[in-house]
Amino acid sequence: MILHHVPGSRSMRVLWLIEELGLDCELRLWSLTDGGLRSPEFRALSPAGRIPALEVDGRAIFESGAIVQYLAEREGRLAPGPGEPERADFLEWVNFAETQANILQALNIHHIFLRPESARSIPLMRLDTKRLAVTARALDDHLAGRGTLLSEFSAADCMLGFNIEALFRFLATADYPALAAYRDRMTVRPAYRRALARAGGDAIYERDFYEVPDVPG
Ligand SMILES: N[C@@H](CCC(=O)N[C@@H](CS)C(=O)NCC(=O)O)C(=O)O
Repeated sequence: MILHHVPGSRSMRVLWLIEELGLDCELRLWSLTDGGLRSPEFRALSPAGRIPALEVDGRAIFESGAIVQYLAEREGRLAPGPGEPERADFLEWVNFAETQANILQALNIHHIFLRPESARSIPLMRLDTKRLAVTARALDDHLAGRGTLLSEFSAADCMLGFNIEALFRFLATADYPALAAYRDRMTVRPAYRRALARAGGDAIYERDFYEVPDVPG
């Protein structure tokens, strides 16, 4: 198995699950900024040039949600199968994780990647921060009084748990206590720590918290 990876990116979801499942994999490192993801070599693995891609069972799979679901089902663990009681919940949270990650990605672009800073749109930064807050409120309500997204730890937690460190770069921890406690539970899991040690931590953020500025630039 070969995981195409960028430290701090969505490929961490897959590596974390691989560690939870006790599988072997080789890591191939890429950069988000040097143009490598646009190369024919990488596009042959992931046609939109996005991380992650996983080479497994004689083919490459792209889309982190598809990879996570494929691996959990292949191993028969950490995902309720078709017809099982929490199947729909599992599919909802795996896909919700991407709804939320897309808002985080937009905020990363606004706050970090877009240059010059005067090109940034403060109304869009405010809008995306509000849209992120709606997803955080939904999660905080869901997680109040429970340890994991489903009745026990599942691959959906690898999908969604990965988002939370980034989420608290834009939203205050104090407003989402159940979500903050969930983040703390997930990030001390031995498999998460092993994945982090292997994969390298976040390579995107230079600040602990990003406020929406009052004026551009
Ligand atoms: N829905 C896709 C999104 C993949 C994605 O956007 N990955 C980011 C890294 S976290 C990426 O490759 N960005 C490069 C780019 O946007 O050019 C998935 O879950 O795999």
